[in-house]
Amino acid sequence: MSVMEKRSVLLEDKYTLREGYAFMTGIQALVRLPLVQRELDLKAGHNTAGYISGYRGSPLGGYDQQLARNKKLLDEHYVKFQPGVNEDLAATALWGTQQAELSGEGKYDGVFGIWYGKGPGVDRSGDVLRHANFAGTSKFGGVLALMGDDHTAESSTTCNQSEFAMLDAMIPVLNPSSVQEIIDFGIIGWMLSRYSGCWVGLKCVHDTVEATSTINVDVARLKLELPNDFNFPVDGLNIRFPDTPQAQERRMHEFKVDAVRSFCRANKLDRTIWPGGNAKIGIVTVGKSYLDTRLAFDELGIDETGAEKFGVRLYKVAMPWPLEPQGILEFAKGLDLIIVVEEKRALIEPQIKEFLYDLSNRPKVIGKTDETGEPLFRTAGALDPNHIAATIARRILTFRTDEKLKKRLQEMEIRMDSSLLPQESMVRLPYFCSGCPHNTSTVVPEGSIAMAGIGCHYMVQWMDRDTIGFTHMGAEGANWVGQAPFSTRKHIFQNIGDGTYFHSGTMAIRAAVSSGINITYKILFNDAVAMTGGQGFDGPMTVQSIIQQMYAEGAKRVDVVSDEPEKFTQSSGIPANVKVYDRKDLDILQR
Ligand SMILES: Cc1ncc(C[n+]2csc(CCOP(=O)(O)OP(=O)(O)O)c2C)c(N)n1
Ligand code: SF4
Repeated sequence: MSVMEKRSVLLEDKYTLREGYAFMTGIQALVRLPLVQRELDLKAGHNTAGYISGYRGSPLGGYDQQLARNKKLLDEHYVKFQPGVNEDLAATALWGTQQAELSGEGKYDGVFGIWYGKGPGVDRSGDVLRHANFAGTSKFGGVLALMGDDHTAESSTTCNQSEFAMLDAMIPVLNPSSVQEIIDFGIIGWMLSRYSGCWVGLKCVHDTVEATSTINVDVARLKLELPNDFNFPVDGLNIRFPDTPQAQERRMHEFKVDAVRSFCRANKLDRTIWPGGNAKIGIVTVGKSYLDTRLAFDELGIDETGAEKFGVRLYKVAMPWPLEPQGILEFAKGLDLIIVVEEKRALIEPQIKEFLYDLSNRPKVIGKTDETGEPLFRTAGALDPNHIAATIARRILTFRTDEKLKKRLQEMEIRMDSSLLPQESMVRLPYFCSGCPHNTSTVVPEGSIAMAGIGCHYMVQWMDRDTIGFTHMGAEGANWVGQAPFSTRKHIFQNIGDGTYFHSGTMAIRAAVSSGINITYKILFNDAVAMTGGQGFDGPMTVQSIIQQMYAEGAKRVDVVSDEPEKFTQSSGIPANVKVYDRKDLDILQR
């Protein structure tokens, strides 16, 4: 028996240890990341600073809270955290960080940045992501864009897969599958961003950012190198002034994407996990799907030795776009079949097919469809490791005979037979917390209808409250702009959370006023961005300031409803023409 040395363990280890191992969550790894980058830069002789901005939303709902909690550490490492008013403006601020040295007035050698946003935040920031990525990053700066993707909408109003939004803005994407890789890919991402002049997306899903694990925190463990097979244009790839859209496009299409692929190749970011001897079957997978695939192999009782025996090769992609071709071509040698395991829409699979198309002796590639063109790994929802396991086992059994594997597959098929599963006997709908003000404020008089928006009050749609439909965050009421001219209904109520109002909702109210529709906004002031964890607003906002803003926007009438009407007096700044009602009189007011 070996005697292990005991060492003292501190809660701060996850941020302060620079060698050995520490226990942390994925979100904590994202807090640690800029601290490490600053130290690496200092060691390399660069006096850099960091900047983090974005907007909360699951699976990155708690990132801002963790950053705020560690302000002192961030300050000590010259990392500024500035919560964004919304994702799009935050991304623009990140663009600004890359411009800081352009006019010779920069305080630092460069600013490395992190932008964060939930899938819908990525979507609404498309314009700036494209502008900023084409403009480029600075030589000692670089930007990581954390894409918080909720594949199954477990805590979202749409199922998200942000890779395609990134691809559209030509932002390369790294897809970590563990807490360790969140840190590693973050450091790699900044180096790639500086080298290629591109922003770099870092995919964040529940399974990685909400995971907890012990990771190697040795700052020097990554041995990264710059490619020697890429010819830079004479003027480089980084941000500059002046610049033109045409020059940016040429730089992107003719150099930056190739630079990204060269970097990926030089640092072997995509790698063969199991060489599989004389393999006939190759599995290519990425990110969370890699975890599902490993689980599938566990279910089948296949480890590296088993893979060798069955002739199975396994390849883990780090950067699904732009996919690095040479690694794939090498991997594909000698294979009869490649199975691409990727959750949601196919991104890697079509790129592989394109790389292999010109080969005379190419393997068959399956993934979203099977060998006969029938659906295989569905694009909707999530992948089921049992299904992955069964898919792999069936293919292995077409090449080899193995009674044990055959039996495992049969057992698995029985387990997967949904007709044998117990039927759901009860559905439990989420509801407001007891005492929640939304419980009463979302009620409308009989005969009236309301529309919901983003926030806890969204749940009202599942209750008996005549609330029909919702919008994405910040467009509350804009549906009615389009509906009203074509509806016999004369008026609706529109709920909007105060967090949403601050984020972007005022623009929707402006649209409602300018279109002349008849609508009553209920601005649900609970003094918090509740659904994402009860964060405060990202700037000053009071009931009084909202009243002023609403009149300035052209609202015809503003009333205040409160449990504590006595708090809203003229001496507290409520204008004389604004009536203040007790919450119990809401129904009378609404009629
Ligand atoms: C563009 C976008 N960014 C972030 C989110 C994540 N999100 C969901 S609910 C919510 C909080 C909304 O707060 P508020 O409007 O105050 O409503 P409350 O939860 O307090 O009812 C946020 C930020 C989102 N859905 N869409
Ligand atoms: S978190 Fe706050 S706003 Fe959301 S349901 Fe609970 S009390 Fe209501």
